[in-house]
Amino acid sequence: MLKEAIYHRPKNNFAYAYDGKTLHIVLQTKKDDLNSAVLIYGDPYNWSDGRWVNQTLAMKKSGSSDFHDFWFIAVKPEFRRMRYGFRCSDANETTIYTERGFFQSPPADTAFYFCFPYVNGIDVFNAPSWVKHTVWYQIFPERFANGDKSNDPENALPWGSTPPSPSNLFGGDFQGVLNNLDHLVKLGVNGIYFTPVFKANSNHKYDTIDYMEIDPQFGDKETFRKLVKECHRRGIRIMLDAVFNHSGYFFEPFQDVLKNQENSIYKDWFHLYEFPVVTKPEPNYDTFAFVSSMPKLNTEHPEVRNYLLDVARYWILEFDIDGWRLDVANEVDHAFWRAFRTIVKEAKPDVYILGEIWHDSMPWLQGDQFDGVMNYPFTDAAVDFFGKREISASAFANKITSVQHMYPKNVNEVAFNLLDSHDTSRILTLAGRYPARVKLMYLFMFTFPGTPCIYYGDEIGMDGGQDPGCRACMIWDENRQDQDIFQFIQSLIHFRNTDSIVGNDGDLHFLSVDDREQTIIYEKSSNERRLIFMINNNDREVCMKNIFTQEKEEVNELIPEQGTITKRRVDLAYSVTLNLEPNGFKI
Ligand code: ARE
Ligand code: CA
Repeated sequence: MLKEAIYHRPKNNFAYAYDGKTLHIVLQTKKDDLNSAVLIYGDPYNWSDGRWVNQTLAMKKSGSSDFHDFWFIAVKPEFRRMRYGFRCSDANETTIYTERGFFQSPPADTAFYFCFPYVNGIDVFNAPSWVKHTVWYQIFPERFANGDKSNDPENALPWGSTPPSPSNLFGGDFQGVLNNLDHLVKLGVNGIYFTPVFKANSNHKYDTIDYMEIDPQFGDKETFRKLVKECHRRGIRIMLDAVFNHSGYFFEPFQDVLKNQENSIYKDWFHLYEFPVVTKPEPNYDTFAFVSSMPKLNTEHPEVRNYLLDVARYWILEFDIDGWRLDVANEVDHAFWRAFRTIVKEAKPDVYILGEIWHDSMPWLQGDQFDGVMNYPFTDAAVDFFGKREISASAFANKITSVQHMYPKNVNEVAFNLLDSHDTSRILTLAGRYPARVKLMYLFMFTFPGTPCIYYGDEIGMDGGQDPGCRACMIWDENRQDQDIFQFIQSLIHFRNTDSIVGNDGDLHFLSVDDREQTIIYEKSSNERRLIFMINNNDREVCMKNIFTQEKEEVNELIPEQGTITKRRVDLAYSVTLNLEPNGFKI
């Protein structure tokens, strides 16, 4: 047994309160090393005849990554507190793993064990429940539809006449979205994520001039109010982009700094290195990346903090928006996000707070900051396997299993899953322009726990490379739309909405992966039911001959040295033989 690889730590993705009563406990061990893991647990204060009263529960292997196995168990401790350790066994030995290391037999003193002190309701991760049932649609407003020529910028080009460049404009606006709500309703989505809509200088609007104004190119506040109302009437929620890490060059406080330099009352609003502040040849202040027109805001400063918190509250209270997507969320201080959560949830308790973080985000997902993050690790795995065909079936299963174990289950249920965005190439392009591969990706995303998002235009087969290529004008000419992919996504949304185990009520487990044939079999299951998905990730026909075992039945087992009953799971073997067409699947 490789003891060095055995790992557990409370109060993160390895031990968390799933709800007010249930604890989820995960143990990480070297892959294929242990035969069994058993949780030993008890109430810290429950002693009888001088001995700690404890119980055991067999853990279940919940999946494997490249190097690790994960063991899982859900427990409901009677008094919402627990001390616990693990009995780990391989063919040769059994050891007890605790916070103080390894022991031959369970230590008598509860101080040795891992501690989950108490489940305080207020600390339990609690995302709005509607998010679990939401299918998002991302709109880049400049490029979705032009519904009002009168607000077009002077140099607006005819719709779709030229490929998107970093600076060209086509006149997309809110009226365009209003005019095309039927398209979204027909597709079946029930949430829109808008990239920034506040007054800004660029076509993407990430360089804010005024956080309290709608960009005149998109319409005015009345049009926006109408848009929110019309969406709500159709059961569609609205999420806006909060660009709080940095402002734009033309943001008044920054202009004031440039004008009045050390005498500016806003000089502490930014991270300035010295005076005079200059933007060229290099900015002498902190920026987003190295972009001089995006000066980083000092969110630790009380005035900046209050100003941005007012912004966050204003668009909720005045316009009834349902979510905030936080741009460059990981470069803003945690204290700011904690205050942000408090005021936003006071304004409207079921607002969804989504951080844009591409990396491991556990520190923001403890219940006191964000409800979810953009799930780019999921994106990478799906693109590499189904799209680019660069990784093996087992590598894919391992990556996805790691993604699933990065966060608590209640966090995964509201993760914002995406295949592409305005910051990546479009999915059709990433998939080498094979629509059949794109379909497999959508199938996988729509059967994956979390909340899936479709990037505008993907549903009708648009392509495009990296920013700015991925930001072309939406194609409205039906003859140039791929109706087949539209119908496919439409049917997936219907499938997810009508069978709850397709979405968040089902746990996803890989049953079999075949690296030679590049096929995968996975299940979505609840206690009562399961659906099995078989996928041929090849551009050729494959005869799938898979045998897989499944831990299914539970039998009671007496553990002699403990004198307690525990449950053991028995492996059942299944075999599958079937022909699947190129990029085919069977449910
Ligand atoms: C434009 C050009 C770029 C050029 C840049 C500098 O497109 O090619 O390099 O200008 O001149 C917005 C616009 C962009 C614009 C950018 C700067 O949408 O078009 O770029 O402003 O003016 C990291 C951050 C993540 C960030 C991405 C882009 O962590 O927060 O980079 N995403 C948000 C938005 C963007 C937005 C901004 C931030 C700025 O979603 O749309 O850009 O407000 C790895 C790294 C990640 C990295 C990711 C993508 O995975 O680990 O940290 O994300 O790649 O690069
Ligand atoms: Ca317009």
